[in-house]
Amino acid sequence: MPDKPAGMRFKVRNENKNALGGLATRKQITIYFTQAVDAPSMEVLLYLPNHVSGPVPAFAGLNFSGNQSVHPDKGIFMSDRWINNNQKGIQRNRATEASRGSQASRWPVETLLKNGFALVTAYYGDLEPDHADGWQTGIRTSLQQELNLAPDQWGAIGAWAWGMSRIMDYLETEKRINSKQVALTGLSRIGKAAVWAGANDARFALVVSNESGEGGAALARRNYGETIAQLNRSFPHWFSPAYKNYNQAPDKLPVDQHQLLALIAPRPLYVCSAAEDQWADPQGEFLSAVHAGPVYQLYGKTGLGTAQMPAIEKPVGETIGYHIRTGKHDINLYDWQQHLAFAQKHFRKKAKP
Ligand code: GTR
Repeated sequence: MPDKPAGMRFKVRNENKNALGGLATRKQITIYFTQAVDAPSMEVLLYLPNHVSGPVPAFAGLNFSGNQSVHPDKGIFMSDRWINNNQKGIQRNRATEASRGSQASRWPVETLLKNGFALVTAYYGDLEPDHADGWQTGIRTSLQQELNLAPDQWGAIGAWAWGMSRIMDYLETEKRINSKQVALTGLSRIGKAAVWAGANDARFALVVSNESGEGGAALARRNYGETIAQLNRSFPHWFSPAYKNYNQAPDKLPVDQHQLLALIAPRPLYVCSAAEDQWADPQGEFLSAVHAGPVYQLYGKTGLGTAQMPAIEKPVGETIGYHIRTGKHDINLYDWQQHLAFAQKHFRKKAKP
């Protein structure tokens, strides 16, 4: 994981203290990765709760369809980047007005704000468009010199994870944010990137893997649901080329995903699955959380505290949390409610002397 480029800078493009009917302050910030006028950049959207003074905890995570998709709020700048046509309101790979709020069910902005949390997000395609040739226009190419890594030394998942750390760089400068209480979250492929970012960057105080599946929380050597071969065939750009050596031999992997999760220790980690999302292997995600536990124990922490798969919608765990809910591959209000409660519990504990 490369460090931040020396010339990185932030520009607040817009601030509205009376957003969402007065509930929030909305800030939109451009992170320019170099000093150049035409520097590669990412657009950050931040909502801060108005009813709380002082630094607040935050949830941070990348989105799939542009910042305008997370809430119908008309003040959100529309993404002008390449976006997959399979996303709602996207035509000819560009966002249209119909994409405003199209992902709102995945981002319960008001619930987070009312609970005193800020929300910060950016479009993952700002780092690298998610298709096999996306690296050519993404940061793996445009920042190759600054980051000192050839495009084939890392993958798109790495580029997205790198962007999460750059959001953290910004949050450290934002007075209204308690940068020691930033929870990093991600769904599916962005969940794979979130656990990787969380493992690399200890500034994230808490990490959430939402149905991150193969290459994320799920154990690869179970070879259940999506396999390494399928992952690398459908998405050849996500991981570094060496991963393909294990396409036919997952049992030869010298490591597995529980060790990735363990790198997040002793920070709180939440893993969750959906019953109908067998492609992501709920059992493999659960076992990964179980077997990250011994490393938490080295720090005197209890991980999950159980090796028994819990019943549907019965969250378990201590410093590692886990739930499986009904339904399909997605993130919904039930998931967020558990993540929020988990973050509140751990951040409150931290606040005590
Ligand atoms: C699937 C892929 C999964 C997961 C998912 C998603 O097509 O096979 O690994 O990443 O996409 O991101 O929604």
